[in-house]
Amino acid sequence: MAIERTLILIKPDGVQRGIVGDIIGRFERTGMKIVGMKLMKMSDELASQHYKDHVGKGFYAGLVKFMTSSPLVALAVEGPKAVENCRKLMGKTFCTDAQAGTIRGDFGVSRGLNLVHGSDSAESAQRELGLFFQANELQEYSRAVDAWTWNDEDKG
Ligand code: IDP
Ligand code: MG
Repeated sequence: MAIERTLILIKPDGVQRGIVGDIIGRFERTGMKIVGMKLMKMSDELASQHYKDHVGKGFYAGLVKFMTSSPLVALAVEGPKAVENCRKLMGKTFCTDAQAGTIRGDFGVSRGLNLVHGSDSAESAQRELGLFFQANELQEYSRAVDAWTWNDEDKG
């Protein structure tokens, strides 16, 4: 099935800079559906689980310090090819490399302070959604506009 769910984090820099609404709007206006959302502080333990593939890298300590320093917004986003589509909307990892029109390209200038996280595969999405959301925090609902947003072909 091509309708997927992915984890998006609006990182502490996005919350502190007051652009949560702008960033959520980028995902919302594509037609993808928000099925989970919370403002929360990332603990050291959650950071080490979430970023387990980066443990030991040179930027890891700074990354954890940044991510645990202030609240972030966690979102579960659903739609056709949601993982890839969200990564496309986010742009390249470092804002300085990200194209204009992407979230990182339009709202940031930093390497590490890059505003958003998005799962990089269906497997990561499933694992990461499980770290941030209980099953009963993810909503199943239909919208009147769904039939005008994606159709059977998109569902695969
Ligand atoms: P991604 O967020 O685009 O998937 P990853 O390579 O998975 O990028 O890195 C995770 C996060 O670690 C990045 O979003 C960024 O915040 C931080 N990061 C990665 N490389 C560097 C670096 O060289 N300097 C500072 N921060 C970095
Ligand atoms: Mg990554």
